[in-house]
Amino acid sequence: MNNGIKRSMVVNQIGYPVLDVKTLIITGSDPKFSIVNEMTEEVVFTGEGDGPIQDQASGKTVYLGDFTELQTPGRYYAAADGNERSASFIIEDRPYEELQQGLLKAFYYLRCGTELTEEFAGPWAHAACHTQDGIIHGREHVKLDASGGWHDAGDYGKYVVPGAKAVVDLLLAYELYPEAFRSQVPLPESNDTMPDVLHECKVELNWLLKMQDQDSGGSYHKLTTRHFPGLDVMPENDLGDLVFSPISATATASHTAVMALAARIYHSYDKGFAEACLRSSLQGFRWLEKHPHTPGFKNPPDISTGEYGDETDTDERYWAAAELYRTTGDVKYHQVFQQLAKEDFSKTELGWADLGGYGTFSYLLGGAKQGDPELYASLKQNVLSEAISYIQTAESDGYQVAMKEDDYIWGSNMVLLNRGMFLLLAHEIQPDARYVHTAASHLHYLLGRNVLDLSYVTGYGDRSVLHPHHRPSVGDSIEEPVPGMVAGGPNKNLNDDCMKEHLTGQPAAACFIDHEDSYAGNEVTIYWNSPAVFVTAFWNR
Ligand code: G3I
Ligand code: 9MR
Ligand code: ZN
Repeated sequence: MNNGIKRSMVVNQIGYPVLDVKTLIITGSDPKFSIVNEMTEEVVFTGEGDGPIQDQASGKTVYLGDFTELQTPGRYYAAADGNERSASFIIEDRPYEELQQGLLKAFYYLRCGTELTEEFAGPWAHAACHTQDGIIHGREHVKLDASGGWHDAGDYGKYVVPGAKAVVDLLLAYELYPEAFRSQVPLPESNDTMPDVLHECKVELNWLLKMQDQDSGGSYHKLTTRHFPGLDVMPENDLGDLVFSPISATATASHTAVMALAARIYHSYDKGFAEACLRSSLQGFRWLEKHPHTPGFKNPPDISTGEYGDETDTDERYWAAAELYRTTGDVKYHQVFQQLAKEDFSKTELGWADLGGYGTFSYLLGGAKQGDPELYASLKQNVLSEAISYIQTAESDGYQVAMKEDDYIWGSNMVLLNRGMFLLLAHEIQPDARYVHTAASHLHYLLGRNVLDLSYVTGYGDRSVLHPHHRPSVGDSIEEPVPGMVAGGPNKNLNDDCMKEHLTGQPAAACFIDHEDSYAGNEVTIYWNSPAVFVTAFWNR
């Protein structure tokens, strides 16, 4: 795991904005450090870390070294007596510009149903995949087209709920920070009329439209083969039947929500598309009205791909009502939102299973004058107190992130990035520099300021993930993985055999191995990339 190199200082391996707080983390007993200009080998800053801080999740004693004062753009590394140098990093006005483009480009690499051409995919080009019609589970004679969209992850399944989570993050990033999307990725569709992020989301939205049953308005939960193909199977060679799993309430409600949001965002770019999204959203909502009590989705016995099971659909319905209210202004949706808001579920989470936070932010971003000042105030209070509690957790954490030991689960990097995103969204509701500062810490962790000195984004950073559980990266003959993808991260539950074999007994934040077999730690997904786009976009606005 550590390549024999022991680094006692960890940094954000991409870098730090010129005027931001800049800190590194030092482990060991000597808190002194210096910052060296990589070009000239000149020591430009010396300091001593604050601490010691006992870090629970990693079991390490750490010091926090501050070099905020250093504001000269350049490339640097940190050094300490008798220790090897840290990873290198830059100080620049916009250090995350290229990274954001790379994180967005990853969605292009995950596209399904279309050829990835050399012009855009370089060495990671491959033929069109999964172009055949799908079979409806239990009605095997009915075949429908649902080609397109993005592969979910290291597997080739396409799932509605996580697809909606990925799209909302990207669309919110665009809605709040449009200037961050000024340059082209580029994509095959790039033009001067619509930003690339909207082109890319349209790929998934068009697929989502196909996942909706035209008669009932309900959304099929997913379109996948019955079982996962082998790890080295390229997408175009994955030729098993594609099966639509049954309609679910969580899929339909997430679909309804994200379509209402899309109707709003695309309105000024592509009226016809925006109208189609709104019609689809309204149709989804009618399904929800007709099916108030629907059991959570379970994999049919003959299907073993990702389940994305979730017993509670209240949060998805709440989000759908909020988006429809914000887009249409129709009080009918406000009333549904008000009713659902009375129920007991998390109104702040932004995960694939708990989407209540999106409903809350949709409502709050709509402004205070929406007809229920009391509800508005209480949701706002809810958000601000959660933000404060994240800040408190981050302040007592050795790596300055709002992560407790129990947060290092499958996809912990989503938990991490969602918290960064949450703090930035809270900042939109009530501007507060502490929110921004703590959100930045989450990005620093992702990019290497963590106990493993590892950047969790493929292709970005001195020491980044090299062997993700991602079929094309395993199956192609290219040594480097597809770039710009966020790995799941440390998972104390060690949910795969590779983790169990190599990581048993490790502290929570160190339960990670950069091995292609480790699907419960080292897989990639669209909804781990999407909050990373959101967070980086803040610094590029
Ligand atoms: O949140 C609970 C926590 O409260 C509990 O204490 C802990 C103990 O087990 O578990 C936590 O739940 C975990 C949950 O992820 C958190 O989101 C579950 O154990 C864990 O099994 C579950 O993992 C999900 C995994 O599928 C298995 O269902 C991941 O979230 C989800 O991202 C992942 O998604 C897969 C798809 O199925 C297939 N495609 C790839 C994708 C990524 O690996
Ligand atoms: O490759 C699969 C990955 O995409 C999923 O997230 C994961 C959990 O559902 O499952 C992986 O497939 C593994 C299967 O579950 C067990 N046998 C080994 C498979 C990986 O090669
Ligand atoms: Zn495909």
